[in-house]
Amino acid sequence: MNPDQFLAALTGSHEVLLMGVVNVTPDSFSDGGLYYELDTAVAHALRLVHEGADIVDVGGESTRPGAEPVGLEEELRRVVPVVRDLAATGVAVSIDTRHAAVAEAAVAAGACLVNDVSGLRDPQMRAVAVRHGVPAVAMHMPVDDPTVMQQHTDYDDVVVHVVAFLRDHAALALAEGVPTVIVDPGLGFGKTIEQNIQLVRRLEELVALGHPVLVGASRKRFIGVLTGVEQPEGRVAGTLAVHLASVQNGARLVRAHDVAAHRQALTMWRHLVS
Ligand code: HH2
Repeated sequence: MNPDQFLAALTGSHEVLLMGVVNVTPDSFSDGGLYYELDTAVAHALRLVHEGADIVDVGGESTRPGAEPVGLEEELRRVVPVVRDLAATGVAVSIDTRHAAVAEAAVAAGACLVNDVSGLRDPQMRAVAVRHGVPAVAMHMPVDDPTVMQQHTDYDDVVVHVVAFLRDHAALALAEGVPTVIVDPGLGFGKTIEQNIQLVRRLEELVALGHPVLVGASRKRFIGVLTGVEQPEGRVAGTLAVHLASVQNGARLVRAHDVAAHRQALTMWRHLVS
């Protein structure tokens, strides 16, 4: 899809959209180092599009629990050339960052969606989306610091907490002029295994807010723990189960490393439910 087609599908249809993951990092939990160079990152992204991704999500900072933050300059150096080269081919690109300066540069380079795992907390981040008129993802994490987020899993009711957080952050962003806000429960971000399961089981409570919902369970640790699969790349089937349950419960977008498998599953899903 090109950016216009992506935005039209997001706002004007009920289609489930598939976001392919492109980590331009040396240390991402499942594919760190594989697509760290410009050429390999672009080639990988184009392969994901060929396999059926509707949009590719380019990130330059790992947010796995305990990951070291990278400096702004380094994050810019990693992602901007990749975004520019991909956007030049006409592909819809999203920028996965917690930093407004990176979002700004990436959107200027052609990204059509801002994916902020810190939930659009930063007014500067919201301002980037407003200035450029692009939609944004607000993802829940309990604190804006991946190094300590797993120490903040003490919710009375995780679903009630996440829904209230995303309701408030989406409302603020929309009031300031962000055109569309996609909300994401942030599986694995400051959540226990049981809390991740509850968020998927009760996803309808988040869907009821009326914003498009994105779910990103791809290869995550809770799947590995529950299935006993140590290697992240061996967790494709478990990921598909979580994502299809999410789609059944109303998710409009899924974020995945294994795009071909997801395209096949979503195609069958559409035949079964339409
Ligand atoms: N998960 C990751 C990164 N970005 N964005 C959204 N909206 N939702 C998610 O669940 C999400 C996300 C973590 O996965 P990955 O990018 O594969 O790993 P790393 O952060 O180690 O690069």
